[in-house]
Amino acid sequence: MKILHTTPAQDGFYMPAEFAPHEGCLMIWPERADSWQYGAYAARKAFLRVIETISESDSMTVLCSEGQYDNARAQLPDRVRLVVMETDDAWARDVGPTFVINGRGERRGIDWGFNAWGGDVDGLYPSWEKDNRVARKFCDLLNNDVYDKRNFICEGGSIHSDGEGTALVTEACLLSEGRNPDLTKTQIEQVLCDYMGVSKVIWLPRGIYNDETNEHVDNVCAFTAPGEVVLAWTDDETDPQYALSKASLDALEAATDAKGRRIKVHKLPLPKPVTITAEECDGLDLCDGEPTRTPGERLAASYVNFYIANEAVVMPAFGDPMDEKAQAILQELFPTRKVVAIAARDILIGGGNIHCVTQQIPKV
Ligand code: KQY
Repeated sequence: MKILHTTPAQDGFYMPAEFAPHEGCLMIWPERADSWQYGAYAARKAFLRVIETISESDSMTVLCSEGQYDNARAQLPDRVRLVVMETDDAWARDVGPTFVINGRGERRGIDWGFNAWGGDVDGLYPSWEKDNRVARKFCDLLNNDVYDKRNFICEGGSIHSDGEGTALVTEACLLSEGRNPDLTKTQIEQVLCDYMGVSKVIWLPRGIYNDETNEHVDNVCAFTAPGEVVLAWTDDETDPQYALSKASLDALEAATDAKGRRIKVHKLPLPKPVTITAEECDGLDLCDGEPTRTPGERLAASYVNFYIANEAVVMPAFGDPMDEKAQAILQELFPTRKVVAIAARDILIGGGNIHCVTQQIPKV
């Protein structure tokens, strides 16, 4: 594995869309007791359902700690590859590499800097060094060369690509003080163009209300096809989310993509506000320096946080009447894939959802 100091764009590489074919998927077995209630037992069951579903069509690699190896191996299907690797938590989207490909059958990874969603400003863990080493180690495992971009803080959940030259991000996240405060918006956009291999960045102002990642794009908006997105939506103007979604809708309606197309926006309804219970809060251990949750706090629940596998779309369900409607909308948008809804409250309590705990490995 070579560590590269050029850029993907200058080498002819780009980030493909998630709906392009995958060779596989990366996930991490959860165990951190201050993220996952009651020792992560329920979270592991929810992750397992996600792993079982995705691994039907994407070849799955799961990372786990030495201490969890036997437990994970006993529960995971035989077709899943399990590898011991140290991590701080289980957010493969954010700590795994962002993969780029070229037209000659080659794939490389990008090793972004990771500082737990904001470092000393508003980061969510007191230390993140193990997570910050995952991208490079995973590229080594795949024998894929890796671009060193550790001087730029970026998480996989904060960027989307349509594979045709357009990136989607939120200002709330990419311009947050805890990531790259010394870079201007123009400089950040240039980094995205150089590393994602895009020529157009669409900036949404905001993401999902109370999203502790500073409003990652992957919880609010996602490409479903070139020129088409789903946007998390509520018609309830009294909900604080309304103004956030409306601002993103306005931005999308005013935008064109890298190919000059107007963006077709499909509204994906949000579930009713999901709040954490006192019992769930009681089940969380405390770790020095990590922000705590309080009973009644609103969680950043959104159906947009789905994963597009080769033959399935795996979406979160919240036991809400809107689950079925969201599933039907996604099924119409992905007619060649089966949309599978998985009860995801136990993932949401950790602060993200199915897209956040997965990272696709594009096929070359
Ligand atoms: O990508 C994500 N949504 C990760 C959230 C991490 C939260 C840590 N508690």
